[in-house]
Amino acid sequence: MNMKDFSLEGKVAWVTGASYGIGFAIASALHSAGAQICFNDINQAAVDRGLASYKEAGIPVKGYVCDVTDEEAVNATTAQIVKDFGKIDILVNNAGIIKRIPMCDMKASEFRQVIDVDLNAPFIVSKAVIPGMIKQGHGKIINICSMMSELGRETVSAYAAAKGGLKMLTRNIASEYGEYNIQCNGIGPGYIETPQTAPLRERQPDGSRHPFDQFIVSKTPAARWGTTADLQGPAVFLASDASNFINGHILYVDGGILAYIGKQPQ
Ligand code: NAP
Ligand code: GCO
Repeated sequence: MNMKDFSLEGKVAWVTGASYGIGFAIASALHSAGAQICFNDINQAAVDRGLASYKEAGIPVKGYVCDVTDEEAVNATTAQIVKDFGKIDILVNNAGIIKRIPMCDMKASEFRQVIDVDLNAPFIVSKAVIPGMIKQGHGKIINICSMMSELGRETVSAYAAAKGGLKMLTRNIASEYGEYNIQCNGIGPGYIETPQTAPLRERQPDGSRHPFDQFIVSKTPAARWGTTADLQGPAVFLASDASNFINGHILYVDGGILAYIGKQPQ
């Protein structure tokens, strides 16, 4: 066993939607392991916000304005990254949105928007980078899935459908391109403290914790929300040579919530 297998020295990693949140944390971890980092976000303001955060963290990065649902923009950004860095070894499909609306109240256009960002975009970006990975004889694709790749709940029909699809897209990329030494795996975060889940953790007017906050803590064996730092080690592992024989796997980083039926009523 050579611990250098966990190193990302000499690698180039692209993390989508990584101005902040989980993407920023994963990009930071990949840099710590030695990778050169590039990221994109949906507009210049978001990219500039990210550049400032990376600079503050002492992480050299290149930022690109790219809406991951726009195939033409993704292809152009892929070409620009390869021109700027020479290659793409690691792709993290992180960009994502959620709309919490009861299904029968959700417009079809809203459903389609979530599917577009959370499922169609990982297809588009993966399709853009795989040819280069085949040519160089290796590649790592990490799709940021979700507990909703396995479970449903009220108001997240589009998101669960997208993340369930992303689990199967992960397995299909692994199946179709594994012979080219491309490993495609997923990370399935549990409930993580980021802007995306902030509405689920907001204090109530009386100062008490949000009911959903209390629910999640009771449903999680670790008895806490996850932090973006909890995802960093798993991301480095799946981006490294240490995971070269792991393909099509969804690594759930959820504090045990998927394993737990829930605390019995006292
Ligand atoms: P977040 O805080 O909402 O950040 C999402 C990022 O994606 C933002 O930078 C956002 O940019 C970007 N983005 C959205 N649409 C985009 C598009 N069309 N093109 C380019 N960038 C786009 O979310 P997060 O909590 O960090 O989640 C990141 C990923 O983890 C998502 O795929 C999410 O589904 C998944 N996840 C999150 C949790 C959790 O508990 N937080 C758990 C499981 C999975 P703008 O803000 O500028 O739009
Ligand atoms: C929700 C949450 C979850 C988390 C995450 C869980 O509304 O249920 O946003 O979907 O974001 O995906 O793994």
